[in-house]
This record gives sequence, C-alpha cells and structure tokens, in this order.
Amino acid sequence: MPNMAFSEYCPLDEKLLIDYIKGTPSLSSRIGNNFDDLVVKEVGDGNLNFVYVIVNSIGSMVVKQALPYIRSIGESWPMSKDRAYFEALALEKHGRLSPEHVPEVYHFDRTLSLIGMRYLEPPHIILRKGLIAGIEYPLLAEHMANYMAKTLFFTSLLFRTTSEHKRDVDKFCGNVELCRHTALVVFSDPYRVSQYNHWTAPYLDHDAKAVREDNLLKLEVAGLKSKFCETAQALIHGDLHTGSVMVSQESTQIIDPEFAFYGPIGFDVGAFLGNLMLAYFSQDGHADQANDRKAFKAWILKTIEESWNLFHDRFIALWDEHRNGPGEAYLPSIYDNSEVLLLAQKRYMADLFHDTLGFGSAKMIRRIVGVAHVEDIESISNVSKRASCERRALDFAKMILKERRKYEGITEVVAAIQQF
Ligand code: ADP
Ligand code: SR1
Ligand code: MG
Repeated sequence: MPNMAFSEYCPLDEKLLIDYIKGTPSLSSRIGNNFDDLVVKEVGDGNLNFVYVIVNSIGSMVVKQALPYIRSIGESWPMSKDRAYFEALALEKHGRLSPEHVPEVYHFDRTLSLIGMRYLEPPHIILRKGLIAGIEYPLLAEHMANYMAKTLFFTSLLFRTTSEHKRDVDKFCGNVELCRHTALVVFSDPYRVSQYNHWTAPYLDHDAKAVREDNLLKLEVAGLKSKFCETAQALIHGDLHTGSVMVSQESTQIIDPEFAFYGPIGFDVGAFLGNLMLAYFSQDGHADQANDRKAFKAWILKTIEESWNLFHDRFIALWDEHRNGPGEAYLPSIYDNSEVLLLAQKRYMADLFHDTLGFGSAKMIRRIVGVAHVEDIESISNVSKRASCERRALDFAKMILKERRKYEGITEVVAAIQQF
C-alpha cells in the first residue's frame, strides 16, 4: 500500500525514514509499532544505494533506497532509480524459487524506489569480508549451487513455456540502464582508455596498456558481450559477486539483484567463481607470520570446484526431473530417448561451462583495470604486494578468457590456478 505522506520521490534520511515507517503498516508491524527504543543506522557499503538497518527490542528490518545516481561515484554518473523495482521483482521471483537463500521482501514502494526486507542479522556478514578475514564456510558451495540451480533452471526455457518466458523477458527488458552499465564497465571500458578506469599505478601501467592492445582478448570479449546483450537464457541475478552474498556458518543469503534481467546463465555462475578466484589471488597479500593462508587458499579452490560440480549436478537433476514438464526448449517428443537427452545435456553444460569461465574471467579483469575494484585486493596495504596479486589474477584471467574452450572440467581449471 502506498504511503500517502510520501506521494513523490525524495531521498530519505534517518528522520524521514522513521516517519515513512510510521505510515507504512507492512513495515511498522515488523517492529511492533513501537518507536521508543528504535535504532536506525545507514550501513550501505555497496557501490550504488543507501541501506538502513532498523532494530528495536521487538523486531528488525532493512530498508534500501535507490538514488538517481551511483553512490560510489556521485551525481556525475546518473543511474535509473527504478533499479529498485527490478531488485524487488527479482528478490520476489528468486525468493519463491529458493526461499532458503533469499531475504523476504516486506514492502516495496516504486515512487520512493524503496525496498523493505528481512534484516540478515549477525553473525551474517558479507562473504567478501569473511574471505578477507580467512573464514571458511563449509556449506557455501552447496548453498550457492542450490540457489543458482533453482533460480536459473526454473526461469529458463528448460522449464518454462515460450509464452511465460517471453512475458517475463519483456518485464525485465525495462532494466535496460543497468544492463547497459554492465556492458560498459565489464565488456568495454577495460579495453579502451576511459576516464573511470584505474589500476595500481605505476606498477600495472604496462599491464593495463597490454589489455587495451590485446587483439585476441578483444575478439573474445566481443563474443561474450554479444552473448550478454543478446541471450535471454534465464532470469539472472546480474551481479553475483561475493559482496552480494551474506553468510554465517549455517546460512547463505543472496542480496542485491538490482542488475537482474534475462541473460546468460554463465554470467551468474562466472561472477561467483570469478570472485572466488579474485579472493584466492588476494590471499598472498593477506598472509602474515601468524597465518600463511595456505589452508585457506586450498579451501577456496575446493569451494570453486564444489560450487561448479554441485551446480552442474543439481541443474541436471532438475532437468531430468522435469524433462516431461512444461519447458519448450527440449521437447520430449524429440528428445525421446536417454541417449539423445544425455548428449543434449552434455552439450548444454559444456557450453555453459565455457560461458562461466569466459564471464568469470571478464569479471576478474574489470575489477583490476576497470572502474570498480574489490576490497579483497584494495585492502592489501603494501602496494607492491597488491600489484603482484593483481598481476597474477589478471594474467590468469586473460589466459582463461582466451583458452577457456580447452578446459573440459573445473578440476583442470583449479589445477591451472595452482600451477600459475
Ligand atoms: P548496493 O546495491 O549499494 O551494492 P547492497 O544491497 O550490496 O547495496 O547492500 C549494501 C550493504 O548493506 C551490504 O554490503 C550489507 O552490509 C548491507 N545489507 C544489505 N542488505 C542487507 C540485509 N538484508 N540484511 C543485512 N544487511 C544488509
Ligand atoms: C561504478 S561500477 C559499480 C559496480 O558495482 C556493482 O556491484 C556493479 O558490479 C557495478 O558494475
Ligand atoms: Mg551490492
């Protein structure tokens, strides 16, 4: 229900937010309509939005508001505030498919570009922060594989009818500004001179230039960009890096799908694995006498391997289970024997694997020579150490991006990381 006192868009501060909650029953009920011992805190450490945590003795919630620009850059980089609408839509859709891994949405206000949702209370922390601290999460691979398999399989044409699929594709086409943004910062800017690109200078000056002068790399990136812009395979999260995952030892929650649209499945799986690889390559910069991080690096590699393998197995299991379902991609009347179905599945997953490696490495490259970097690497205070971690990650990503089709399984990729 719209809040009548806020009939026009305005950015909220903590005081306005309390007024807003008072007039919004779906939010005020979460804190028992009790405003006496309320604590409100802005905690947004992401690149785009403002995020408030609201807690009292009865309950809690998070309120997230989009402003009409990119927070980390400022008003000079405008960005549609309607991204909040697509985030709310994706949270609801993905939440229905994988409720155990997506926070519940309590309230959405399109006029204010505002979402009220479950507060993922401590010990939940952002996965990226956990990886920087060297904390292992034994259930992470299994949870991420489940979330990705369910959200991606059930929104693809493997499960959906053409009409359902097209209707949904149409809805998310409206998220065009966010898609154009990703195309720009992932597939274009790192490969040319751009005012927003930066890197650890002067150490990586030559490396950044080499990216801009690598014709083979540019050809491969063109193919990935075309796939990103032109493939409507499933409803993807669109920004599934380790800053979009909140974890505890028992729980894994995926937040922040404001970049959601119908795109290539490998873009999500690749974002997750690519960010784990960045975490891996950053570990030498965090090693010290007390902890050489060797065991933790081994755990990251195991998690990369298990995430892909479990995702692969769950995705295929869903396909098998629903092979006679409504999906119109592989009609049972054509794929009518186990041999042909197996061949089709093998081909599909091999393509998806190579997409995953391609998108994952493109995401690594953008985080080293593009506009927005990652804390895993930025928090390494010794600049020369940081540059050496970055160079290894960059060189590995370039190699995988160009040679990804030679790899048949994730074990080979993990072995390549170890030998690199
Ligand atoms: P942005 O869109 O700006 O990237 P995020 O959705 O990533 O914003 O949120 C920014 C930060 O706010 C997260 O890193 C996390 O610390 C906190 N946060 C966001 N959503 C929640 C939530 N539901 N529960 C607890 N903390 C949250
Ligand atoms: C200015 S680029 C900001 C980045 O942060 C988000 O998480 C997206 O990855 C976006 O590209
Ligand atoms: Mg974020």
